[in-house]
Amino acid sequence: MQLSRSQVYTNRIMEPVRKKDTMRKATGRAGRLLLSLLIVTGVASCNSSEDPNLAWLVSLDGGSSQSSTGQSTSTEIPFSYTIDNIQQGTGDFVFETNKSIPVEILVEDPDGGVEGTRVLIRDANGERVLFRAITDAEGNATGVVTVNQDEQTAVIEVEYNGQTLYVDLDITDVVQTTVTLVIRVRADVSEVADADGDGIPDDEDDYPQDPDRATMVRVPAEGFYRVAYEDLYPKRGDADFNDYVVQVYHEQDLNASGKLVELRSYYAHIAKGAGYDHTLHLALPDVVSGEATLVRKDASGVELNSENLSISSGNAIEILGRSSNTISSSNTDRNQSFVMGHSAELTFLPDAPVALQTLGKAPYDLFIKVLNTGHEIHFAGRYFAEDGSDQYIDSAGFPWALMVPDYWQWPYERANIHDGYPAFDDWYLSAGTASQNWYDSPVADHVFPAN
Ligand SMILES: [Ca+2]
Ligand SMILES: [Ca+2]
Repeated sequence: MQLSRSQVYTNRIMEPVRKKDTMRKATGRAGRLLLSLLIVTGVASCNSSEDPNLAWLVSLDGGSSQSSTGQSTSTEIPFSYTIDNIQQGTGDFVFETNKSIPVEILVEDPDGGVEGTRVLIRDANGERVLFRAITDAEGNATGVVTVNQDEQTAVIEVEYNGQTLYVDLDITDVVQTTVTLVIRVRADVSEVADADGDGIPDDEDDYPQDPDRATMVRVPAEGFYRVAYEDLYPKRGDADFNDYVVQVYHEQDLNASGKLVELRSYYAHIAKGAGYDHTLHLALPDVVSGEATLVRKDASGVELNSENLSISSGNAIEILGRSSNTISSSNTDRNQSFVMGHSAELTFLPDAPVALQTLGKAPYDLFIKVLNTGHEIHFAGRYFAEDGSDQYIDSAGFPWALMVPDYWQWPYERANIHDGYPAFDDWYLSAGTASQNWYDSPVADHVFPAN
């Protein structure tokens, strides 16, 4: 899909969202400073067909590149920038309601890369931190932002010389692609209060006394994702997406370089509209290793058991046990009130900090095993047959697993997602380009009122 729409990126310099006197070393700064941002793509070396762990990064098939530039000369620190995006291609639609966008940022001034510049990416409202890192010795910061598919803008903030520089980043069609940002700056480096010396100022550091941690990023930023499975695989399902439903969120602790140093994941079983029984499992990418603790709790939050686990080579761990034991109601009948099921909390400490691009996209490889059939059911877009076909897309082009925001309500038994969400068909028949917020418009008569 070649996109002809011209992306316009504005940049602006204004007061930081939070004034930080310690950041504003207002020594005489008469010289005008030059900042330019160059944002270029950097995905060419990533081959999705050869490395399934990186498949989520690229959607080059039919994709296109696009660049834009901007500048500012009317403020204290004039700057300009260039943005090159790889756009979403065709044939990549795997029923995802969120997107993870790798971002590489380079801060340079006329003397070269600037080390130790704080780079922050927020949502458009400026309320949620999507990523943060300080630039390395070459001026680079690399990370991933994860947002809902219908989010159109993110904001890059570069804290530089006591000034915050803003660039609006149009992410409308930048889906699962790598974006590299190169920022060029010329200025002095500010001194800031930083008790643990990790480069993140005390008043921004989520862990101001811990040099190994700087930022906590929640995925999703608020609430949960709901993950719904159909369990008839390899047969086509009945599209009620209520056979096994969990809700999940993640907390990623990042170091000052923006790499993962701890992952906490929370799971709760919330529906079982099925005769089959299931177990819930998680696998992290092959190259990720470390130690984990898993705590399982009953429906009222009382701890049932705790396990210490080693994670390596993509080994899957069982998050929740047999589904007939982890929830006391199907939560799919019209005369039922919602009943909470069991939950589990996973705390993972990697052996070494993990780049977010390596970790991949939340909820990672979260899958069920159907105990009655012996089959595993994974998200589409992860496992492929020898002929290249997606192992988890059925003959009608439909997945067996779906992840949606937490206010999505699964269909009642004997209803289906087409009844419950009339815009769902627009969405998937357009390969995700139309009705991206289809889950905002349920038909109450067809969906279970779970809040
Ligand atoms: Ca700090
Ligand atoms: Ca810290």
